[in-house]
Amino acid sequence: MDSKNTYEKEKNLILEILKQKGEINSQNLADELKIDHQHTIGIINALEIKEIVKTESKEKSCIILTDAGKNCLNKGAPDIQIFKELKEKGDLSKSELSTKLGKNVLSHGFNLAMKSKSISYDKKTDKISLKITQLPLKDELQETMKKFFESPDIDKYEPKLIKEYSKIYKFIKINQIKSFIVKPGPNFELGNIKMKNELTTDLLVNNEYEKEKFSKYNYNALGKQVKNGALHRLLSVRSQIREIFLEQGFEEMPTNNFVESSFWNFDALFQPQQHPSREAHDTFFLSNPKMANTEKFYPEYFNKVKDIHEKGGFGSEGWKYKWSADEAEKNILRTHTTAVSSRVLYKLAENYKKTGIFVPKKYFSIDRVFRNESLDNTHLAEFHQIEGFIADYDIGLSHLLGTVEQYFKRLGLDKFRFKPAYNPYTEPSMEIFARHPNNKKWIEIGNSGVFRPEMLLPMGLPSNVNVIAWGFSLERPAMLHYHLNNIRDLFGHEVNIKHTQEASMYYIKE
Ligand code: FB9
Repeated sequence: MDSKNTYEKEKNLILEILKQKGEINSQNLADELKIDHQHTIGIINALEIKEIVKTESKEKSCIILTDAGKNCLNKGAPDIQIFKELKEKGDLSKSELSTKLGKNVLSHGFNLAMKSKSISYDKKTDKISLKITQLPLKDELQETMKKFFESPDIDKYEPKLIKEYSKIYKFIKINQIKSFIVKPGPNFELGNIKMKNELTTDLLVNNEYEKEKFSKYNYNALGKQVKNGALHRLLSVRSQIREIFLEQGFEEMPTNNFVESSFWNFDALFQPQQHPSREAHDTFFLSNPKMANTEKFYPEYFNKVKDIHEKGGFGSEGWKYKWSADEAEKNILRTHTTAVSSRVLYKLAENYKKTGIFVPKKYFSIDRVFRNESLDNTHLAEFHQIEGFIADYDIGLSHLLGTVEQYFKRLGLDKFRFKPAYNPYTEPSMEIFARHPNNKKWIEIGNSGVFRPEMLLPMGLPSNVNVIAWGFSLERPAMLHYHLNNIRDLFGHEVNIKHTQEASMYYIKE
């Protein structure tokens, strides 16, 4: 019998019982019909909309048995279970009894039995021996559990008893059970008739509708859940992380160019051309268009970078190697958004050269970067880098430490450690570690440093302007927040859209 008919059958059964009893409680009804209470309430709601029945909600506290309670109900009080074992088998060790009765029953029973001085325990031999000859005739606890089980309505028992069995024995817990008193409604006589719930044109023809019974509008009915778009989980974290930067006065850098010249991605950052990360095993080089025209657009600056690499300057001895303009013009997929920072810092310097005024600035970027890395659960060939930098007079490491802490505090992190590290474009450099709020474990949350003068001075920035910067990834906080340990669950063709739709928003600490 398909569900529709079962549904109709259950409806008629309920109306039948209501006709006999005049009023019923939805919980008893469910017990009587041996159907789920929630399902019963669903049927009653449908009958109530048609005013065939009417209901009153009733809250009552009900006794629910805990696992220990169920054990006592089925096997008897824990101490009596011990007595029976000892009676039958003589002295037994704690571990023997624990294996036989289960460690909870043993520990609970042992305390009860010791309290009632019914057993003795020899620590040396771990032996438990029965001190009573006559087992209790009545198992108080089990009897009471039987009562609780048969009639779980709390009002039937002394509050002291309820307190004892819930707080001391932890055999029961109290649940608020919501149920409904169901009574006949204005249309009860009509029984389970089919009611029209919309006025159609045919019903209007020769006033057919006058003979029809219409169900009342249910203004409380929830509308159909409209499946509206859901923010990709990665983007929901991005928008929240962006929020922190904006609230801390940072401006967003334009990152709309995945393709970058090696010049801005490496050379402008004073990263030597023979640095391993500039090889194809780390960086994606473009075959078409293979080369950029950076020198054509920035001839003067292009050669200043050449000089700082080849022979240094501004007190630096440089990298002392033959710098190749071709190498610098090779187009790549940017390996970090620090390539964008170099362009923005160069523009700041140009502006300073034009106006003679340097205005301290705070910038951030969040966008894709590409690294030809070996793929694993947490690494794809691309990820979203988040970078922030502050360019200001006479700032340094201490400002960087403070800024990074203030930033990550807003991500819910509270304790930080900084480990000296190395980047070709920052000195000093530090890896940033933080204690994860939930599991208290220390995790690496990013990298940071003070941009080298060999990067800033060739741009033409004032010599007393320093730039502190830090970076981390978007995928990491997102994977932490959504408890994902495979980056492919977050990003790419294997993402489960449903998860995205159900995903909760990433909350930033106020
Ligand atoms: O994101 C990273 N970890 C991280 C960040 C946040 C987080 O959640 C917070 C609780 C809410 C959890 C973890 N890392 C950086 C650390 C590691 O995961 C690391 O193994 C992987 N790193 C990526 C690079 O992998 C090759 C993360 C990525 C990274 C590393 C460095 C930078 C940016 C991204 C940088 C930089 C930089 C340095 C100096 C100046 C300017 C930029």
